[in-house]
Amino acid sequence: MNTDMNLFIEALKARTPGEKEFHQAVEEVVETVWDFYNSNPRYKKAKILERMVEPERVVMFRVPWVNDRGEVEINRGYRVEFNSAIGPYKGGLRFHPSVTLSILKFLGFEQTFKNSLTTLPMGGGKGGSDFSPKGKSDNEIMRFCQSFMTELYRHIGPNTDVPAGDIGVGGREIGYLFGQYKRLRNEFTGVLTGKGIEWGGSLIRPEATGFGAVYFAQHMLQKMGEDIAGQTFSVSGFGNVAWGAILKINELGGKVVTLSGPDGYIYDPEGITGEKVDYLLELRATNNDIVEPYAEEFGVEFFPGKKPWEVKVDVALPCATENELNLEDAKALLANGCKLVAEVSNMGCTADAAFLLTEKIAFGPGKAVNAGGVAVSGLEMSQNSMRYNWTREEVDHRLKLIMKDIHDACVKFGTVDGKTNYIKGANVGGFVKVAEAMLAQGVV
Ligand code: 2IT
Repeated sequence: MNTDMNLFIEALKARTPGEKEFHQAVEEVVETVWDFYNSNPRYKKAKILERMVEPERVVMFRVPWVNDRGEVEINRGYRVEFNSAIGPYKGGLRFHPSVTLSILKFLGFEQTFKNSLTTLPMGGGKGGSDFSPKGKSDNEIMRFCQSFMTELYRHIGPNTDVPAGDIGVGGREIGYLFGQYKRLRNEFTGVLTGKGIEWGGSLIRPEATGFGAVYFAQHMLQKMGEDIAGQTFSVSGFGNVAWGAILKINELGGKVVTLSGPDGYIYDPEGITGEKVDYLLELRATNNDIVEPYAEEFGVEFFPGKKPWEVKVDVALPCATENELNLEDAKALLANGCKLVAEVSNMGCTADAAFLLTEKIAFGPGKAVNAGGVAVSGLEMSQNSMRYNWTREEVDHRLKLIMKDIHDACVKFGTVDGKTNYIKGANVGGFVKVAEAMLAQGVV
């Protein structure tokens, strides 16, 4: 390994002890942009990369609330405002017991590059809480969201920082958060995205991450002389992202045969279509976080404690969470003839798995593949600023153009000797715009 690069990474680790997910995300970027960075003395002199790995601001706060039994509960809230060089901080809120500062720093760091790739003017941020929505009542979720916003509202705003959903934060939570923000500020603004359609939300936002990922996978396949139609897909997770991806795969003639949860995976060889896709929304609404009921409902096989990557498919789409596909899983996919893996979850693959898949087949990294979600959030911000709503067709058309632009950027910055390394393409492509903006704005 390059010694200077090694020193950079070691210094980062010494300054941020224990933040292993953050280190993983930074290492992946640094390894792929290092040569480009060093061939541009302007960037080096201004210490652009050194500044990029340091969040502009981090807020951490207490979130006290009262459960349905009248007991006081305390969670920790966060907002990591990573980089505002090209626009207001933008990125989701994650409510999950696994949330730590390291996870939100990795997500906020990746978000900066992803948002740059969308071509829209959005900086990078991420936030959330170690709150677990599992088994909570609607009223408990509401009280938690209100308490969370009672602190967060001072740090965000439509021109400052615009949160959205992520794992554990969907339309219902955005509604409660928005209501509390509006009450505290006495302002109806586009401070959050993923809003309901009746109160400033954008059409296609719920589907956008999944739709965009399938558009991106389609460009990757077309580059290999293939298409979505006729291909078999494995999908992990069963939430909003998996749902959107399955809808679009079905529309384009592909077949999805798996879904998964923390409890295991289901295998549905006939394909997840029609009412089975709608059923995912019901399953999610139970707040139980298990996929097994799908197997009971539709009479298919359930594999407890297992991941779907052992199933033979043409294309694998991790749609659940970080590091859900490891080196062993990647080897199993390759042994079964899989030709494409596109991360729909953020950092869905471990570093060694992503490396192997890039070597052997076509591999799309999350910050490019899943950028359709935040891209439509950006379109929601535009519509809010105009006080106007675009049609479904208009939003979908723009989403398609954006995903094509992101694919073009990956090919432009990641192709060497005719082979595209999408990790490098996405990282260098996302880096350039942010770096130029930081240079132009001086040492801030
Ligand atoms: O990871 C992501 O890009 C998101 N959770 C969506 C962020 C957003 O602001 O829509």
